[in-house]
Amino acid sequence: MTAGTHPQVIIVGAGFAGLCTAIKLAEAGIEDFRILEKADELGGTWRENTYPGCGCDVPSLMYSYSFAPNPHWSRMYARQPEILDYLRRVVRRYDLGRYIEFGTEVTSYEFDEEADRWWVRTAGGRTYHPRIVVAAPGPLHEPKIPELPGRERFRGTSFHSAEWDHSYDTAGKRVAVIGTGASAVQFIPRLARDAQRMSVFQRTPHWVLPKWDRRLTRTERVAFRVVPGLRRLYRYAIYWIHEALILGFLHPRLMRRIEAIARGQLRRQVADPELRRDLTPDYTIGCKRILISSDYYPALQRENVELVTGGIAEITPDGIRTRDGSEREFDAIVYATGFAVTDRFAAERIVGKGGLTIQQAWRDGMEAFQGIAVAGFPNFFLMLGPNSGGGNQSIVFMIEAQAGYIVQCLRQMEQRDVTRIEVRPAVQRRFNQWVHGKLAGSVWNSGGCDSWYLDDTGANRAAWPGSSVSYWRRMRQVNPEHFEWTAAADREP
Ligand code: N01
Repeated sequence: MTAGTHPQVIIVGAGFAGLCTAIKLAEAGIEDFRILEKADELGGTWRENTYPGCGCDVPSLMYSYSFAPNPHWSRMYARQPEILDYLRRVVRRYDLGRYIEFGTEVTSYEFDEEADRWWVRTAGGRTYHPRIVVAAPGPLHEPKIPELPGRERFRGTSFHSAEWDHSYDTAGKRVAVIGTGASAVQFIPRLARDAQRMSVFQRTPHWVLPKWDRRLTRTERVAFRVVPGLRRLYRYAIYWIHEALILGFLHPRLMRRIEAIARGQLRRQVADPELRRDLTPDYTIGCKRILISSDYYPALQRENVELVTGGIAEITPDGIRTRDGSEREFDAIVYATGFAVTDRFAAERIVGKGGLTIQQAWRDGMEAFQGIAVAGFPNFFLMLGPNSGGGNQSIVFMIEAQAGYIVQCLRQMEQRDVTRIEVRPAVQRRFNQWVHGKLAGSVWNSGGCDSWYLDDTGANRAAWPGSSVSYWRRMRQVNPEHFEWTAAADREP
């Protein structure tokens, strides 16, 4: 690819995915790229989510790039500030700061068919004309607040868990939490400590596995630093346990053993049979993302905390009315209601070949080839696109596989001296038939629950239907047959 006045590659997003792509590009000698980041800080989801108790429920030793292990983790499960620090260190180590443009929010992408380049426009009025776009905005970055009747009338404070209002102190306040997913179970125990009273509105119970979290001892930390291979050994041990779990996701019968562990924790931690019944899911474990916490159930049993299962009828100016007609007053409502996943890119304008928008391409549901390429959108790569994440695996592993694959595609473009790479529609179609065939019997699709993995039609647009290793195998080597490679000069005028 020849250099021009515009960077050859635009990466959008400075989170785990965007930064990984940047490192891989630089390593491959492709240095003509920029990273556009809408915020004034890197870190993606780990910058955005700052709710009390925020952390990662994937063990810390697994939650780093394989090429940049972190000898500084202080706990078995890292908390948000530590993860953000890790990413900052990675940026320093790989000298990525010089490539990042902060405060640069991309609003539209339009493919220039004459030039085989993209017009990338930002909210601030800047325009870029790169050959390649790598969109890495994160699959869970659009907070979703449900349209509950009366929501706008609430006179107290309200915010989404991913937009935590740190200027508001919940201590001594009457707090409502709507939602009981992965975010909620992390901050509920924190808020419960000093809220005057707290009501947790649960629509559907989630399965919760114990979290064996603790500080790493000094000896362990030193050993991880100085004993060759020890950290890697630990990482791989945890990794293979996670991989085994994936087998269960595909064959729900195998999930019974995992379910027994979750039931055991519920039995041990919740004595009241009525509360235990309310907290017991009626679907197979894994159907919704499994939660990992050892302090969620104890928090729910504090004197100042109640679990409300009746269902919300409306938000009133002073609080929340449930379907049984009772009303509770609150000073604050925290929406821990997740993210808009299946209408990804709803806010941006992405226009590919022949004026095709991404919304048109995804009219029947989001799909991509191996999670990264969409027919009709040449020279455009997604990170963590449809069906390339999902289950309880480490997303960092999937990201590394994708970044390596994208760099290979770019290398091949250079070798073939072409200006356009586009996945063949038939290849994408066949791939998605395979994906959805595999998912049909999985716990996500047939476990008896509704989750953010599924779109309005019930199709699973999030989960990769296999182990992380099986994904990595597919991404290890680009098969040139999967793409059309063309040079501007080769095409009919
Ligand atoms: O969101 P969620 P989250 N009325 O979608 C409820 C990742 N993550 O932010 O189950 C009442 O899981 C909804 O109820 P129901 C991870 O991938 C990772 O917690 O739909 N309730 C549910 O309880 C995770 O899966 C980490 O019936 C309503 C909750 O809101 C993803 O982010 C940490 C409602 C939403 O749960 C999202 O997690 C945190 C309504 N109208 C998050 N609408 C790690 O540690 C929704 N709900 C890596």
